[in-house]
Amino acid sequence: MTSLQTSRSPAPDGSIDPPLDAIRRKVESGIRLSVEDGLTLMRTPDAWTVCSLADRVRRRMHGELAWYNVNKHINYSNICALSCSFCAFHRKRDQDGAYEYSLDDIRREAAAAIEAGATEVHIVGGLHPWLPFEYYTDMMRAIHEVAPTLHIKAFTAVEIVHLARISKRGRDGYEGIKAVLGDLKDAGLGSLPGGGAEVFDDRVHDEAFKGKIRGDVWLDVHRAAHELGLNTNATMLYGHVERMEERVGHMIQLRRQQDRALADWAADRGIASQRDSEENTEDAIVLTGPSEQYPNGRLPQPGQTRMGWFQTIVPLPFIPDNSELQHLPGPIGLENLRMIAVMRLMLDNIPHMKAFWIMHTLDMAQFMLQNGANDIDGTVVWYDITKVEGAGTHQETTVKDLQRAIREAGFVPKERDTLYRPVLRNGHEWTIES
Ligand code: V47
Repeated sequence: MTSLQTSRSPAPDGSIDPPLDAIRRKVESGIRLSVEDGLTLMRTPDAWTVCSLADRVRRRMHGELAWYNVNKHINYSNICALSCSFCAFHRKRDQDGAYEYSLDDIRREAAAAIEAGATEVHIVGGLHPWLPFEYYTDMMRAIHEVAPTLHIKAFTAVEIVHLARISKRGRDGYEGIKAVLGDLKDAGLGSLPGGGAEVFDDRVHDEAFKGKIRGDVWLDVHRAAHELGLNTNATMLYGHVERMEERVGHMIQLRRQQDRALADWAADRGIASQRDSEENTEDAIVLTGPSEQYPNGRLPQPGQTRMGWFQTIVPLPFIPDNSELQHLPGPIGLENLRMIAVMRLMLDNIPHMKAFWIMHTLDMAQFMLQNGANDIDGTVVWYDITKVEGAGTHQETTVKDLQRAIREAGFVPKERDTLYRPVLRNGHEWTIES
């Protein structure tokens, strides 16, 4: 990882780092940024200007609004066939602390989610070597038996590929993946979370998460989900062994796939597309420009069009504690702010940007709302994948704290469901605002 230098900007005379001037002009006009622009944004000492540009774009897209949701994470098992060096969550079956939930445990978790007022469960786990495919479809059905209104956002692309293998559809490639997703959707799956993407680069893959699926397969799983009408999220796990070029490369691959996912919607809405770049002549769908470029609305909405796109990008800072890579320092404060800002500017076609407070802390998430993020995630009753230093296993916050964090950052808090529809609440009862 390259270390970054950041100045205490803005410069006293109000000037900006000269290479940022051309980027500023592009952002003002809603023109897509290039790979070189991405690297400039990552490397300039003038982080102040980078963050200000991201805030400008974020306000254009979402105004004063910042979203939160009431959700519960369920990690159904930490038993995993893989042993990724950055992961502190995985266990082998006979290892201390290994666990797996029965369907009754899952029902109990779903009931607890309803009791806590949740609108969503976020479910991920290890690649369990013995559980059959039916366990996963039964899990969807068991949740909806107890809690029919809960949105189930479940399984990283890595788990989906594992499920294709155990359901004997691993050899069918893309069609096998699509069949698995189809079965899960029929059983109640509502969307896919963004985990498991790490960094789409073979060098980084081989050094830090060999054994996991490569970037092209991760992208295929999400493409298949989009084709089935499921929305998905995307992540980037940064700050370990990757270089700046590899971070930017990851963003470009996500951006390209999203251009394809949104092509029909953009054509229907009369959103002018631009040529992406000399190397990539596909149409670019840019959602971050000035308002007059979007006379029929800026963001794709469920109900308005066939679903199936990346709705949220979630930058994940590498947390070294207890992993095999704990000798690495991991990214801190300003780098995390810059990362959020650069992703907002580069990923011009992904509608939402989440500051996942569990990994950043609620205090940092406030700053992130001022630098590109428009979502602070949820109440998160349980989170077991990573633990920020000093935090216990039980990481939870209240709606009151989330609202306060958003307000103090200068924004108006609004509760959303998984698909970013406003939630109207009367205690634990809720409906979707139409
Ligand atoms: O896939 C694993 C990452 C991910 C570490 O879609 C680590 O709304 C940091 O994807 N340090 C799981 N990260 C979390 C995730 C997520 C979280 C919140 C919201 C959403 C969403 C998705 O956490 C894993 C992996 O990429 N991870 N180990 C670590 N040491």
